[in-house]
Amino acid sequence: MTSTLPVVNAPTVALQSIGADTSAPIGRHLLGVVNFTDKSSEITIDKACPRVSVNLAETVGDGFAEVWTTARPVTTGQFGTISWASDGEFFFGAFHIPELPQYAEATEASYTEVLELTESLGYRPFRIWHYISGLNEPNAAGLETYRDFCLGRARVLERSGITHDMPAATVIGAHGGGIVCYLLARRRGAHVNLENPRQVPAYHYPARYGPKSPNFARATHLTAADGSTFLYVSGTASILGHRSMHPGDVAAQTRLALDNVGYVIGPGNLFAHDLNAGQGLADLTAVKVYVRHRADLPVVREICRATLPESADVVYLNADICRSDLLVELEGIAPQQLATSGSPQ
Ligand code: 3EB
Repeated sequence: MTSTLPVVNAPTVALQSIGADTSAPIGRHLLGVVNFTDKSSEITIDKACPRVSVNLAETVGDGFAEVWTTARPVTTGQFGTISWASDGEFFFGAFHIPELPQYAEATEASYTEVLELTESLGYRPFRIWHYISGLNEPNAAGLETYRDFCLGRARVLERSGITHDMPAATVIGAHGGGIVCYLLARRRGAHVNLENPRQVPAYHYPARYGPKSPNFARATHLTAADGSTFLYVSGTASILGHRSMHPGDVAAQTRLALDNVGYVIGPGNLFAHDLNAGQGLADLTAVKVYVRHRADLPVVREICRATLPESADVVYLNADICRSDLLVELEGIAPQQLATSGSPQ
């Protein structure tokens, strides 16, 4: 877990051992650090950048740090519950909602601040992560916590007139600590949010999955100033149409989730979105694989190892997934290195 993406004027990420020195490599600046560890703590913000903790590793030794760096110096700030850093073009922001009996209201408040802050600074979010404890447990009113979260998010988006065209996202269970959310945004973002024609857009899911639909894209395509491109793939599961497939069969679910990822970043789907330079599973890195049952880790690991490139940063985490019948979900980033002779698009 030491490789880094090509050095470009876009945030790049490395998955590092948690004990490792998380200072930026020479020529890079920290934008945000996310520690996947055995507890959630308040987000701290120092001169360098916000530091976020997600309670998702079994022990400190199992943990890792997701370290986001950029090519330019960073300034940091705090707005309401949002801790943020920006290099003038790219933005990292995060908030933490402690454990509560219900989350819709607090989610609505923090999401409102995210939209206000990014909009006032001229940024547009292109990738959002959420880690939520008790994800599949009922809240104090008997509503599943994931659905409770979706309610709060939907209220903000509806009020802001955002019906679709949200970026790639992940919502996954944490082992404790309420809700941790972090996101990347870009100034005057001109990224493209991609759907997967094999899956119903999340904002069109039928009501059986919750009183308010989720709202995210299956992937987001970003072109950096130097012409290099990145595909940020959402948390992707064994879903076709809107249905969970292969109930109880973790191997088949893993294969379908990988297939869905391959399809969404493939040349056909990119062409359908007016983009060229499709990519494939062999281009993925910064892969996080979420496995509901610890006992399923070896079989999931085996299938992923056979499919993903050896050079990729890949981590496996034991975590709850948005629907109780989903056993596995994965996300990743497909960076495209500019040919050295290539000219910016
Ligand atoms: C799915 O495809 C699986 O609510 O933002 C994946 C990624 C999932 C993001 C979200 C939900 C979300 O519906 C669950």
